Amino acid sequence: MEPTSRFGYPARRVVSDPVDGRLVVVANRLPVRWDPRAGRWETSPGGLVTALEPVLAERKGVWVGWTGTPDHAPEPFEVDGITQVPVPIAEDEVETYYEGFCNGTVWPLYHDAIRPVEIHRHWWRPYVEVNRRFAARVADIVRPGDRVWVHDYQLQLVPGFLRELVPDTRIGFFLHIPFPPPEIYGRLPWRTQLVEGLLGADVLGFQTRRAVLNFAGAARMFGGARGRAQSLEYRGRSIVAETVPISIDADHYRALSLAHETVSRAYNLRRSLGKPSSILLGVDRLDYTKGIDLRLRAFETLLQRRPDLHGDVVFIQVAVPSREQVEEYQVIRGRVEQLVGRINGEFGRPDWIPVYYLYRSLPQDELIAYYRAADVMVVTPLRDGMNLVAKEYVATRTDGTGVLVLSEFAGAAEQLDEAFIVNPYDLDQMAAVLEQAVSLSPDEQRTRMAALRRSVSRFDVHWWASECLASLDG
Ligand code: ADQ
Repeated sequence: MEPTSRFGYPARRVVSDPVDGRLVVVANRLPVRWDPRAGRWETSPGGLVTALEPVLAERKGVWVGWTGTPDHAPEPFEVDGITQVPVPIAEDEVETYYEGFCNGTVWPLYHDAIRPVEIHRHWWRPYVEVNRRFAARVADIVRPGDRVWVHDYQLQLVPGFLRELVPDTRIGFFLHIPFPPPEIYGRLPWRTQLVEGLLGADVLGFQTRRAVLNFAGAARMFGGARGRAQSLEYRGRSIVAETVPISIDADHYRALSLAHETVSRAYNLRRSLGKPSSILLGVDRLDYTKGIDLRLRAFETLLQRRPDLHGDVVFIQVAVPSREQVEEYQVIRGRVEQLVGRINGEFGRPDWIPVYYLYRSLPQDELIAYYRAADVMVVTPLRDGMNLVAKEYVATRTDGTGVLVLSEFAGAAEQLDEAFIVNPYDLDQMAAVLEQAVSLSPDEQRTRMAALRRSVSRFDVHWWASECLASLDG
């Protein structure tokens, strides 16, 4: 059977004729890191670089972004065939533009305001300044025929500034996080400026259909655009907003999962846990959007309901430290750690620890061993643009078993509807689904997993990149 998502994404389009110009990617961070031991810049592993590497190499790629060090902007340099163009960000701007406006205002607002949205004029001005600086740097280096592709919520004003500076350039924008409904978005005092900034692009890509509809609504309400998402009319130009769900390099994950070392690492992990009958796993950046606390409470409810499972099931939560300077992140970390302590204190025994908690980033091969060892993957964000962890888990399940429990509020739920879809706020429902998941028959696991695997391998990151670039090429 053909893998189709609920929304019937089109089959892989034939990519249009190669374009002569370069591809200029603009993102908050450059895809490279300074390795002090080797004394050189190295490509840092990440989904976006992996996805774009082949295209950037083929087309002569340029990447414009910040090095990650305040007040640091060396002259452009080349790494693995990609020209890196640094843009400086000052130390105080890291606080106001990045931690402040990006992560204290836009991040919670765009995730349905599930945490208080802080709005400060002294955060907005640096956001405008930094966006203007990025646009100016791009305008300096752009040549006729180049395509410019701007990424994510840190740079929403860049398309608009570029439209003024280099009006004939073809500009794309991709938003990695959700775009909220107009009634939430509309709280922002600068709602018109932001939407006008985005409307500087020719094509805008979003993770979900809902985000596209929300954006089109905001564009009409606050930007004075007219028409539908597929062809928004704005200041005499026609703009396309479309759904292009991001994904992973599924083949890469499958290959790594099949490697001998991964298989034995997964086996050893299971053995070191005392060979429980079921391992449940959560893997997230430690972010309040990811719903880690409610997920742990659902597991706690399961343990209360089913004493017979004690000693038999374990939950591993791997949490990557994230935005530790932002207060809400310190609060959620405290909450998660308190819950882990509470559950282990209440139910643990000398021969059994119910929750293993790792507060660190894991190397990719190790992470894949965890995926391989896990019988049930629990991905329950309160709101998430896409969620790549869900797709990574599916891609690594090479024997076709495993259960994915997925929040209806993750963008991935629009595509992965063969998962067990849950409302992460409904603890009773989540506990009941976890209960079902730990005892699902291998046959049922395989049926669901086969459909999930078809979808993830067909709509992979190469599909995503070729869709986005076909639109950007026009
Ligand atoms: P994130 O919010 O970071 O991304 P996600 O899509 O799940 O969320 O990506 C996280 C990545 O970090 C995954 O590739 C995962 O493997 C990795 N990771 C998680 N925990 C790790 C650990 N302990 N050690 C090492 N690696 C770990 C944002 C949006 C998402 C959107 C992506 C891509 O918030 O909704 O899917 O961008 O557009």
